[in-house]
Amino acid sequence: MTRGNPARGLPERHCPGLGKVSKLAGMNPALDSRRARVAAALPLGDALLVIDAGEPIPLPEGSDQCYSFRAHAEYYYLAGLECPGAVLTYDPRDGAAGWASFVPVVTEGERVWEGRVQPPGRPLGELAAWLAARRGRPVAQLGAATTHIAADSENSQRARAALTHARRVKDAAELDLLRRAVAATARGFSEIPGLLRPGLTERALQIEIEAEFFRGGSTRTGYHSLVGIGPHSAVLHCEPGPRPMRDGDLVLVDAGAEVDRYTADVTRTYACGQPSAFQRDLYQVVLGAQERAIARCIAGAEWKAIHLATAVDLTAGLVAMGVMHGAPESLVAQDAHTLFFPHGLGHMVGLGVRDASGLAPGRKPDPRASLRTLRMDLPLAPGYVVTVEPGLYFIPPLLNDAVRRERYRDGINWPLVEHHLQTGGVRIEDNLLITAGAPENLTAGIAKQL
Ligand SMILES: [Mn+2]
Repeated sequence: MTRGNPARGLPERHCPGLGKVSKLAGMNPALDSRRARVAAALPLGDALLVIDAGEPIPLPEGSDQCYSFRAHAEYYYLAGLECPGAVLTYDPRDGAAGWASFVPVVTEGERVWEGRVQPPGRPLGELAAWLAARRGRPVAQLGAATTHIAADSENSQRARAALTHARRVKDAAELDLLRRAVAATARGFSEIPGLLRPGLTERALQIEIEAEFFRGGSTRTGYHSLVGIGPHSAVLHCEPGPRPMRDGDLVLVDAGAEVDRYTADVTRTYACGQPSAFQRDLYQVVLGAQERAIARCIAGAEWKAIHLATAVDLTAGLVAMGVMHGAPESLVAQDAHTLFFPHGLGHMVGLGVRDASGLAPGRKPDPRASLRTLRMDLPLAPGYVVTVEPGLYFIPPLLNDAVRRERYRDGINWPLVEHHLQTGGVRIEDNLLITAGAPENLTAGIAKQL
């Protein structure tokens, strides 16, 4: 059934999650101070700022169903509203009074079918007059950019870079939500050790973990929970399926509960039954490298340097295990570590699972092949929340590749690798709050035990 929405000139669809109002909405002091901080950081000059929440995305088959709506993070951060079609504007000439929030008028159909209520804000129809009163001024447009206004792309790009950078330091309201997300996540992970027995499937594990997330106050999962058993533990983003555990399998779980758009992102690796000596050694190498990486997460430290130092630690561990041959630093200089550690050390986390990752202001992407997979290149600063998630995996599509086998003929013990191609992998991931001193490990309460 398709239902019309004359107020917005768009077909109306069943869109779960619409019209939710976060505690930050409706002009409270936390949102006011966030807006003031952002306004001071944006290089707008005389340009107007327009931030679109975005529109629901219909399922491709043309039914009246949409994907679950998520307002663009740039909009949500400053408006505190999960409201499709909404627009937040700012006129720097008006200072603190320059912010205006425009929201669609909720229709009877939306009230009847979805139980939506009218969010706070001015009717969206008044946006045109707001813009017309400022005709001729340049416009920086952020968020989903779904309203068709003549925005200036250079202004918009500079504003986006500045907003992304301003979002990196988490404020008190954000940290409160993150801690609640972590608490719900911890409840889910606490279920796992009691479930590790032959026959239990990836799907069954996912169900139990997520049920506990929701019982713990989660409003959704922050991303698709990843559960990989046996060789699947080496699939970096393994969606849970019917595979059952067998004795001696590695079990990798990467999942996070979300509370009001703020998510944790945690990975633990377990063994079903008794791990082999080789699995234990692999686990200890990753755990040791992760602990050293965490200790390196201090204000001012360059993320790329922490990543590379961790790559050396992981490589040294593989050399000690006899999997690789040579000097760890020189193996990393040749990118040999990427056969077993093919991803970056981590990313920012909070408002979305990748949050405001990316480049420090003014930086260009690093051209080195092994560093292109890094999700950020910046110095850490107090208030940032980052994941630290080293891993070592036996990934057949990488390790069976003839070009790599030739290039790293001498650096890798190929017969041993061949023997362990079905071993899977180990990843251990925590979420760290950077401080003026040692980092605070927000997810330290989630036990790490193979
Ligand atoms: Mn992660």
